[in-house]
Amino acid sequence: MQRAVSIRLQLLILLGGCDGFPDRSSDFACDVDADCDAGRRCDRRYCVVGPPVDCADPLPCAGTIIAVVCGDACWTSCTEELTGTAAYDRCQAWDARLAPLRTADDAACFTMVRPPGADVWTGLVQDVAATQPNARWSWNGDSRPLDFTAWNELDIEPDDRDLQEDGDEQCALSNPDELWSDQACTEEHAFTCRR
Ligand SMILES: [Ca+2]
Ligand SMILES: [Ca+2]
Repeated sequence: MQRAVSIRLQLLILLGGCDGFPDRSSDFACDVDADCDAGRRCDRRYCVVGPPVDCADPLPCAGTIIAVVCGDACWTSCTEELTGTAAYDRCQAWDARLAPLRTADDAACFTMVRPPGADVWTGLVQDVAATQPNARWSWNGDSRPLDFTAWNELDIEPDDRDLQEDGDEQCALSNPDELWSDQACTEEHAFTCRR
């Protein structure tokens, strides 16, 4: 406990001398959960409310798992190669979603766990009612417009294979260079879940 207090004091001093740094000193109170008031937990040295986020129970995976707590979620990749549909089901059965990359922060978390050099399914899917390759994409079918995208525009993705939208490619993956392309959901690739 003495060490915790010492570290806290040092960090408070650092914060106090840093112009423009938001004053969160009142929340800046912990090394471990026991340092926080009842109902709060210690998350990266801040006492916060909400359920604990951890990756303690591993995603069922016949390959290699890469997992990290990033932002407010557990991001987990699995190198077992599944169809897009099976990958979605695997994440959902683990109380998670196939990786939604709604923001640059999400993409940064995804980068931390994506299997190097692999094509990786994300949760990006296209509505069957789309009439253009680039239309009606959403994260796991939630119908919300995409604010953040990273399509491989040099390769004219999404292209539904031949630039004619007829349902050939309704799922999307992240290439090793972290750009997105639409692919047939029946292809088998590694995948990433977020929960
Ligand atoms: Ca399509
Ligand atoms: Ca494509």
